[in-house]
Parts: sequence; structure tokens; C-alpha cells
Amino acid sequence: MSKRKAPQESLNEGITDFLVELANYEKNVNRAIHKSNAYRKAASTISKYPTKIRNGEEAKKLDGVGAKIAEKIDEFLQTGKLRKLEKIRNDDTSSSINFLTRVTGIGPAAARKFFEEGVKTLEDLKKIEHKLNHHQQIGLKYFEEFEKRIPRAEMEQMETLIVGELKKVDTEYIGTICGSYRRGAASSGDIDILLTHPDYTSQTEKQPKLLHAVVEHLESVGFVTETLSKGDTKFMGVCQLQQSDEDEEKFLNRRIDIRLIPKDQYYCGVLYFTGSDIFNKNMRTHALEKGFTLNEYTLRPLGVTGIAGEPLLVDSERDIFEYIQYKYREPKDRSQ
Ligand code: DCP
Ligand code: MN
Ligand code: MG
Repeated sequence: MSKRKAPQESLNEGITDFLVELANYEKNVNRAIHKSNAYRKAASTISKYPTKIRNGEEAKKLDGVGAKIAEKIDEFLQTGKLRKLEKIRNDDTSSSINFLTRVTGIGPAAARKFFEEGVKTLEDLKKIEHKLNHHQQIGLKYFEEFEKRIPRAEMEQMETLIVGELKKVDTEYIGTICGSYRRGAASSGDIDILLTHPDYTSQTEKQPKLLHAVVEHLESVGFVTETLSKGDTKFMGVCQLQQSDEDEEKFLNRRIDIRLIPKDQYYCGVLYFTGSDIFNKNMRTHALEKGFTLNEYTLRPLGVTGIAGEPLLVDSERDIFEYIQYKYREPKDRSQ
């Protein structure tokens, strides 16, 4: 999971930027996730709008833009700023908490706790490093590097390396780089890898070895450099490409997530972790309208009583779209 999202480039950048800033504020400072999602959804819709928005009235016709957001758009277009945001930016509590959550391992709750103890800046964090957990310490250590997005060319190099090394561990592994990279993004916040193996299904025993063998191999070749957390099915860590001899420039340390998924649940996982999160929400809503419940593991039919039945057989992403009668969308068309 990455913390810094790519800015939305569009004719209405000013509007989408302030909506994203409000979304972050609601999530990190107020812990109001629904409000935050509403802002994100409006930003996403507006970023796809092909012409320059002239007023709130025009924006209100779009999906996810209600009266309150329309009002803010009017204020922004008329005055070039938003009083609410000016206030938030000038407020010590909000700006400090918002800042602290940019460190991986520090969520909204921990940020508030640190703030209440007087910890507000990177310098403050360095002074209380011993009070941070391992994940947060690594987040602090690589703070500047993790803030930088990963260019697509580097993502491609990492994909080649990972897929190649995977096959050395066991030729039967199936690995997919999901997230924004799979959607064709020009840059990504982190690397999201989904891994499966034909020997591992939801009917077999857990097989943490299948995940750990890959992680250990990637460590042994010097690609994985740090561990943030390592469970039976999910690894969170840090990786770095090695520079070649003629290359002057050193590669940065990057955030990497690896998930091991049972083969029969792989395509629901690939769909979910390809995102975007807004696309996922819209697709789940559509599934419900058609009488199905969809999550990162399974697609199940809902009975008349609303109770979910047995998982449906899914052998590709397309299968999921077909079951719920949703027009197939290539990953590059899944921003919303
Ligand atoms: N996801 C989701 N809901 C969440 C978090 C994640 O549906 N609350 C899914 C959709 C995301 C995917 O997981 O696309 C990966 O999460 P990231 O945070 O890594 O998001 P992206 O890869 O899309 O963007 P980035 O380039 O910032 O990493
Ligand atoms: Mn991720
Ligand atoms: Mg990502």
C-alpha cells in the first residue's frame, strides 16, 4: 500500500488537488473514512471530465459531486482558494498529524498519539526513535526515498527481475505485479506483487513456506533490503535494484508488498489489488445490484435471504466480470 498518490492531471487540476487534500485531511486527522472517500470519488470523477469546469452547478451533474462539494468548487473558482483548507493548513494539529501519517507505519491513531506527546516533525521523530516500532523506524529511515514515486521504466526493470527470480525458486509460481503499475500508470507509489502456486488452494493447508522461500531468495540476491512485517501470507518490506557498473546513479529504496494467495482465489485477488480502490468500490456495488458479493478473495451469489452462497469458480478476471454482467475493462481503464 502506498501513501502518496499520484496527482490527478487534468484540466481541472486545481479542483482535484483541493479535493484530494480534503480527503487526506478527513482520513488522517478526523478519521472520517466515508467523508474522505466521498472527496476522493469526486476528485476521481472530475479528473476524467474532458472540459474545464466553469461552476459548481456544472460539476453537480457529475457522479459523486453533491451540493457541498459544488459550493466549494464555486468558492475556489471565484476566489482561487478555499477558506476551509487555508484554516486546515494553518492549524498546527492538522498539519502535524497529516505530516506524521506520511511515515509508513504511522497511521492516523499513532500520529495523533505522537502529536499529543509533542512529536510533530521529522526531527522530533528522530529524537524518539527508540519509541518507534520496527516498521516506523524503517519508515523514518527511508522517509525521503519513500516519498518519491517510482518511474515506470524502473517498475519494468523490477518486474523483469522479480519474475525471473521467482522462476528460479520454482517454475510453477505465478506472479503478477498489480497496483497502479498494472493499470499502466506512468509512476507508482510502491510495488504490489501477488503470488500463487498450483499446490496451494483454499482447500489445502496454509503454506507460508511458499511466500518465505521467495522473500528469502529475493534477499539473497540483494533485492529485498528490509522487512517491515512478514506473516504467513503477506510480506511488507523494502527493495532496491542494484546499479550496474557503468551506471552512475544509484537506485532508491522502494516499498514492496508481496501477498501469497490460494490459486482458486488468485483472480479475485488480482482484480482487487489492481484497483483502483474507487473502481473496486464501484464494481462491488454493481455486483451487489446483480445479487453477488465480491471481495478480495471470492465472488459469491447472494440468496433471497441475503446470505452468501458458496464461492463461484473463477479462473480469470474476465470470469468475474461475466458472472456479474459488468462490461470487461482492461486494467488501464480501471481508474474508476
Ligand atoms: N486497495 C483497495 N482499497 C484500499 C487499499 C487498496 O481497493 N483501501 C487495492 C486497490 C489498489 C491496490 O489495492 O490499487 C494497491 O494499493 P496501493 O495503495 O498500492 O495503490 P495503487 O497501487 O493503486 O497506487 P500507488 O501507485 O500509489 O501505489
Ligand atoms: Mn501497495
Ligand atoms: Mg501500489
